[in-house]
Amino acid sequence: PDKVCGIYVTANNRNIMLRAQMPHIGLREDILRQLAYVVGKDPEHATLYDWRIALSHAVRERIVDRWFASTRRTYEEGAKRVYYLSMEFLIGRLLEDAITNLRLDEAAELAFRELGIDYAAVLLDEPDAALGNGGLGRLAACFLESLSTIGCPAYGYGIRYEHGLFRQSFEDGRQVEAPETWLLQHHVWEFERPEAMFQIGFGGEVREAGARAVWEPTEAVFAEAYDTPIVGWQGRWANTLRLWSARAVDPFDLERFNLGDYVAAAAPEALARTISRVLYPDDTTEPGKELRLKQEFFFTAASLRDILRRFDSEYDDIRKLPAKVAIQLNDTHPAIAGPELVRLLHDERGLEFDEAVALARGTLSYTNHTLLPEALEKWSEGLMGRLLPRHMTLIERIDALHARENPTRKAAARANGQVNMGELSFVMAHKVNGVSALHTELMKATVFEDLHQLHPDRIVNQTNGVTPRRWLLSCNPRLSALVTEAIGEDWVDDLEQLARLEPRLSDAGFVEGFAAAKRANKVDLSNWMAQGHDLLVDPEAMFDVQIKRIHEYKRQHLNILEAIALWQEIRANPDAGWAPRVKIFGGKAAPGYVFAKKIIRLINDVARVVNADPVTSPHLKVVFLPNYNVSLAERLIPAADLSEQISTAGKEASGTGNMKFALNGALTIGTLDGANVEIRERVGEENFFLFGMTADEVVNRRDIANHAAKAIAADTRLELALKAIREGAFSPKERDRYRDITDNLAGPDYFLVCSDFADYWRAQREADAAYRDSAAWTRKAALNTARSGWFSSDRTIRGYMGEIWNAGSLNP
Ligand code: NTF
Repeated sequence: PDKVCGIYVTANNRNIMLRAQMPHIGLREDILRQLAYVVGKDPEHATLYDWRIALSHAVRERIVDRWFASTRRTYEEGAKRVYYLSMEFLIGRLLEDAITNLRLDEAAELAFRELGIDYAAVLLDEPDAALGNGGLGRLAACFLESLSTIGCPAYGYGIRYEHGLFRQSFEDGRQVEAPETWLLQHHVWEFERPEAMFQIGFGGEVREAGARAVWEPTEAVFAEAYDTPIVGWQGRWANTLRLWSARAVDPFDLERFNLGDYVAAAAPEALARTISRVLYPDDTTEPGKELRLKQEFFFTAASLRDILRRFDSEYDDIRKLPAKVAIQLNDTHPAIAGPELVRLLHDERGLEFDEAVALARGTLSYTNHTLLPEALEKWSEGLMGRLLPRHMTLIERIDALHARENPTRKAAARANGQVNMGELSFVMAHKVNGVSALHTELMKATVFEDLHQLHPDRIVNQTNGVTPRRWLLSCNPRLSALVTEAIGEDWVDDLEQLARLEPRLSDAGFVEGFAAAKRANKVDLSNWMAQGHDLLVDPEAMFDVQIKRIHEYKRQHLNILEAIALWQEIRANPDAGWAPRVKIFGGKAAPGYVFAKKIIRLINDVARVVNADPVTSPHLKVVFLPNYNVSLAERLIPAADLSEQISTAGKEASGTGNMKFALNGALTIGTLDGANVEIRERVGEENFFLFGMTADEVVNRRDIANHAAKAIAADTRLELALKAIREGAFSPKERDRYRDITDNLAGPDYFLVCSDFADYWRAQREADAAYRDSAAWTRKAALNTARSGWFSSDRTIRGYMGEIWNAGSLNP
């Protein structure tokens, strides 16, 4: 028999093996077979949905072959495994990603052309898996893809939320939230694993049993696993995303049912399922305290048990744990992993407490994603003690041990009636990382100052990255084709190869091609906005895009203030040769974040007034696209000219949108914040519109009395823009609709919108001038692409593998 992919092939499974090597073979036949035998339709009656399910199954089969092979190799090699624990995985659509990585695009397109079906529409039919809020969740998704591309044996662990991030629409300019329902449609990509089920307890008592303790919870739910294979570039490797779903231990109260109390009979099941019901739509504050803490413990405890079960199947010495297992905590959400792992090792396996802590610390590491004080998790001792009584005691002992080891220590994880999860994560991790150079330095100087003094080698930096497969190859086929034509296709998993584009900038044909790709992407976007949103914009105009969660620190209100000032200036002087602009916004506000929702409404109100103004409308349009998500980002980023990265310096930990824009040839207007600093260093300061105060200047400016009032008094444009809002220019029927915003900006203005306004205006006019010279602009844009290679998440993951996980790659 032949040997393919390390497996001996018999005549019977020969077709499967051939398909593993050449996935395009027989694709059309497989789609039709799946349509008939899995979907149960014939081609005459199949809907778009049916075709998508059939195609997805045909693609999935091709992944499964690689998936098995990857798992087998990992066992054969006794390789170290990486476990990425994250409350959020913002993966978006999976079909196109899989098709891209398996290189099935042409075969799939051809198959559907032959079948007479609109292939693009089939791909678009897939709902986004929106199991995340924003940057933190999307980073986790890019990391999964890079881990598979690199061939690092890894699992993502998270929660299978029944409802992902809410759907956003606008009513009268206001954000309206509706539940997201991705699981109402058959989710093709997952495999249910009823055999991987763990009982997770809450509450109850702790009984002392000699030196150990026994925790006897009073409440319990089952965690059931669902696996999604994540295939890397060229299908060389596939890892697993394992998501936990909650279900009741005793699903159904038959006695109550027979008495006719149907609601009470179903209650236990409903209550248990609540744990995996919804993703918290907030990435900066902690609502629904108890349920949130339950979610955190639920998925962390299930994941740890699963990890130890797998470890036990291979090794019989638990002391090998740090050598064979690396567990990354994505922010503090899974921080309970520290005490829980100690509990499993000490209480359940009988290791000495100090050794249990040492083993856990050797296995765990922690990534911090924000320094915003309201986002740093703290749990009241009352709540945690009630839900996790044993863990409370263990945290106290962890504190005591750490204090013994470090007598000069000041703070502790348990202090002032609260448990500080950042502190706990730091103490229980062998490495702690920030997500950009600036953020990591600020971690050392602020939140973790004391702990950093005690453990100067623990904090390291791993600047974020994005996967080039999704964020260039697949979302921007025109630019990718141009790049591949110029330098071959090695860039796809070696993004620094993009540097080889630079010499091509003297080639008029290449530069022309670059401009043409951007232009065509903009035409596509304009057509889509005209059809789907009834918005007419001129593709010749500069597309100026700000897409991200709505937050005061991200300063969408600075952007809209500038739009108002610009509108006023154009009205006063319509013939001054304005560079036409379309300002595009997208993003959701946390439902309880009243100020952010006001900002959304203001932008919509301004858009209505400005777009209806015949004097200014050839020069300025304002657009807020509803329901921003991963798929919308994939549509907008390739068409952007200008990328708005305008957070108050020191507040944005990294940003990853900023990288996606630069990679796709947009110029950044931005502050020295997060990864903007590193982007500017790499693309060159002449190809980046810098403005605003530095993080140090921000801190000092806040100490100046009436800083906002002074900035307003010194800048007539700002004053007039604020005045227009205050006088109801955008809300004529309700003049003080935006009183909170104008009062805040003229008063405390914590995020220093007013103080940065004048310099922002200056940088924007510089951008206008640069855009007017279209040849020079294209050159700058192309340099952004050519110099963005370092921002691949492959580079980031290699950094984690080398400096944090001590893990290797098994890619052939
Ligand atoms: C986010 N943090 C940061 O705000 C972004 O700057 C960063 O790029 C991403 O993490 C990824 O590192 C969060 O979403 C959270 F939840 F921590 F606030």
